[in-house]
Amino acid sequence: MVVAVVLLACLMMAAPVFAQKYTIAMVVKGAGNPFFEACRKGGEEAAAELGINFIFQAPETPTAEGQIAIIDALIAQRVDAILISANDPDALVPVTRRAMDRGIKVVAFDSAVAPAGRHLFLNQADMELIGRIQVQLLAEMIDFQGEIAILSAASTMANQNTWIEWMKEELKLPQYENMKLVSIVYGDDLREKSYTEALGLFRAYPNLRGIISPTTVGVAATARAIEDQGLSGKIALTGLGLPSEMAEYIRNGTCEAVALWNPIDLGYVSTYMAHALLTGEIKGAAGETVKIGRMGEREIIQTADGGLEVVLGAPFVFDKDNIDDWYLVY
Ligand code: RAM
Repeated sequence: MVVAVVLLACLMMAAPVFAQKYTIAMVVKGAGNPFFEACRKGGEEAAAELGINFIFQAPETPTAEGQIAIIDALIAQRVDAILISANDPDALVPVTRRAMDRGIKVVAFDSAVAPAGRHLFLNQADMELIGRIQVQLLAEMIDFQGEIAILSAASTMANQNTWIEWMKEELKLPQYENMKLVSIVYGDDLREKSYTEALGLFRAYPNLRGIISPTTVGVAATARAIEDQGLSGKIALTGLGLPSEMAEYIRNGTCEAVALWNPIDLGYVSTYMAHALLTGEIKGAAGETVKIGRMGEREIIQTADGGLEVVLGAPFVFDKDNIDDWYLVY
């Protein structure tokens, strides 16, 4: 009897230790996007290694309103940290600040919340490089000549908007003087809307030579539209694409090459960053280093806008020579 009571007391004392297990929630741009399913996989991998709970949430459509409702609910649920790929960098600040005021750690990844609304940002790769490389890829495909268009995600999304600014910078260089950016359209990271926007471009610009789509949803939808309209070989395509979704188009030449980074690693690293903030391993200041399991260490740097970030790595180009190595991975 006494032993049982003592045992029970010990168990009760031990209980808070289990109750303290952290819960990290990943909030992504929208449901049904395989890019974010890959991020989720990396987050779950890190959570298993760290022994923490991991929740994945996505609004039905990629809107700031949908994300705000989800974050409000997560605050009420008292999660310990939120990882967010934002649909709008400014519209989310009030709600993520509310979370921060309640002691929740906020780590933006992929598409940033403005610095005031986050502790840290995980940047996938140098923004300038990502923007410039897509223009360079397309230019090679069309011999540096002709009308081109951009089919982006939503007009409020920080990652695509920053990359597009760098595309415009690249296009100012003399080697592109015979290329003209005629239009930027937005498919909102929705498959059907992106497809319809691609058809709209074909109709509006009969001389169009190439399209850059800096979104995995947009580039796959555009490739399908090009094939459906029998325009393979007439309109070149590049952008940021998942090897799994682009393999058939890369193999048959509809899209010679796309760039991307590893979205599994993106989820993995952001989860480690949030955990390091929670345990106090880092305070989230410039110059600190974060330990990231199988990926070694990364340093926190300060950007020109005063934001603090960690950079994942460099973009990688997928083409017919390497696509077979990647299409089953993500
Ligand atoms: C889409 C999303 C995501 C972006 C990729 C390239 O899946 O817009 O934010 O990083 O494309």
